[in-house]
Amino acid sequence: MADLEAIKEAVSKGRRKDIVPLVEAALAEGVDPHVIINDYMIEAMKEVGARFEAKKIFVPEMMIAARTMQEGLEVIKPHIEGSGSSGKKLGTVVIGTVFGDLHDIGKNLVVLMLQSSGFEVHNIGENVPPETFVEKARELGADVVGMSSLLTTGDPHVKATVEAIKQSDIADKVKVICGGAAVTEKFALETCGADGYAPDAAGAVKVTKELLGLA
Ligand code: B1M
Repeated sequence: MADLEAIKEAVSKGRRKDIVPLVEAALAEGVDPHVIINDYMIEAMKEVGARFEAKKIFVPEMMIAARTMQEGLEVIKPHIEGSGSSGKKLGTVVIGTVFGDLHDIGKNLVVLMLQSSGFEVHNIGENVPPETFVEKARELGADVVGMSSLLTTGDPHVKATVEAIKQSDIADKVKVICGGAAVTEKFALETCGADGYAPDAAGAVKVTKELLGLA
């Protein structure tokens, strides 16, 4: 039987050599890839965050856990890609992590879920300044701009990015959505003036569809 607890432990303890065979075995047994990600890998990262906060581990351990999760996700990716898409492009999304923030795992999951749902997604990376969000959205003809923020110190950058888009020439062409552990719905919608907020990757697909009148 698939050892899902071992997947969680491999991520939280950063056991990189274990993760690929464990995930492969779970997938071969037909375990839903979303369950592996949401119920085991993300839970493992929450534990890592708590241990970091309690000063039981430090940045290097956090990095190794992140690398382990990324390696596991690479195995899962082909099982999610294209799974829910009809083949028709639903819209174009430009997405990045806000200025000053290098966290990319959650954003990359949002990218994967949007792509697998039929959106064309341009991942513009991490540490992205507000003006780059605007430039890329204009250049790529975005219908939606998404931003991810994991650090509370990133709040002013989220606000500045939403404002930069809303004050630009593309304001009436794009919808703006925010997410990431540092962002609350109230902050995104009321403080920053974003059009949408999502607490997780599945929610990001839902809100993107709603904003484009597809749901
Ligand atoms: Co950092 N880190 N980190 N970190 N890190 C957090 C975020 C932290 C909460 C840990 C803690 O103290 N408990 C804390 C922030 C505290 C705060 O601001 N209040 C923190 C800190 C302090 C830091 C540093 C400052 C540490 C230091 O250097 N002293 C530093 C900052 C570097 C920088 O960015 N400038 C730092 C560095 C790092 C690593 C590089 C070591 C590594 C990141 C590696 C990487 O991303 N490639 C790392 C990690 C791994 C974490 C934790 C442990 C895990 C993050 C993660 O990947 N989670 C994290 C603790 C935690 O989050 N509990 C922590 C899994 C991921 C799937 O979840 O990203 O939340 P998440 O994404 C979710 C949702 O939020 C949502 O969907 C995703 C899937 O469900 N979502 C969206 C995300 N983006 C969205 C966008 C949307 C919609 C939904 O719409 C567009």
